[in-house]
Amino acid sequence: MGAGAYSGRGDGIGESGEGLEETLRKIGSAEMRSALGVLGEAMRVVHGRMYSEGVVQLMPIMISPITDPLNHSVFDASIDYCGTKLELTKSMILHKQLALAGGLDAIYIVSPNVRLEKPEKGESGRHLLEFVQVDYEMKGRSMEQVMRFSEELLAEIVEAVRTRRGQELGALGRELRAVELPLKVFDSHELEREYGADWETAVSEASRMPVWVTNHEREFYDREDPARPFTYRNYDIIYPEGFGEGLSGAEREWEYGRILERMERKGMDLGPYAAYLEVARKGLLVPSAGAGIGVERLVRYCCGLKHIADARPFAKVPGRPLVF
Ligand code: ASN
Repeated sequence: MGAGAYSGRGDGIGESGEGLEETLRKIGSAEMRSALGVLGEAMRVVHGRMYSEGVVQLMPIMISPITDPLNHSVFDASIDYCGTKLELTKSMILHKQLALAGGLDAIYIVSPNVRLEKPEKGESGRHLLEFVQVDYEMKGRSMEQVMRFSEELLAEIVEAVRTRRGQELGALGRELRAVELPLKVFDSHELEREYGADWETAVSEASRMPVWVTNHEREFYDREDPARPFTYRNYDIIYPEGFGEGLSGAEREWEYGRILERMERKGMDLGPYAAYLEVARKGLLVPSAGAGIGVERLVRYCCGLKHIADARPFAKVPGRPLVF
């Protein structure tokens, strides 16, 4: 079963708010139990692989004066604490860099992110107002090294789900293919020329294996190739069968001058980033690369779910009634 267009509600709640019992029943439904079994399997593999590679787990940051500025517009998600503005975490990218600046070598976080997406994103089937990513960052690693690490991790997760969660996949009617490595690598500009602006959907629907897509123009912290201006050393995994993007990462900018130039090119207000910029100015940021794997998107892909709302209890879909 592919992703296709989503026709159901995904949250079990009617427009008028009826169906509260149905919402609770859905949490214990066979479908949700299967999805949660797959989620547990995936996280077991994540923790095992990180542990065996010496990648240290940090607990998540949920509020901070700074967070990821993101490359697409979402509603403000900040709170006031005694006159200090605190952002709810959109991603821990800046804290990942700062943790390495502090002296850690390789870190990961099971990181809850709040992104108050515009209501129209609700029908994409893959956006939630709150979601979790397995976010990791490694000092001194290159784009190629982190791509290798990431695709091996994905292949190991899929293999574990296929071999140990056959019952759950069967209950969901899902035939999950083993991931064949290495994944193919495409450049986003080539794909845009071939498929147009919505190349992501086209490539995802046309593929039977996950693929890498590199070179995206986005946030200031993704490293621009010093030898090729306006070419970026970043990378996404696009799931097959219409499930779309499921991982994104990059080598990072770490030099003060480069960060300033990239922020200014984006027209960013530098004020909120003063402390981060001071760390960069002192030369304390280090070269690194990392990535984040969207947990609910991973579960959706493994399980073949139509909507990401079916990948977790209490899912908050943009534009739909929010109850619990
Ligand atoms: N986790 C992503 C990364 O490592 C950043 C993000 O989620 N915006 O590049």
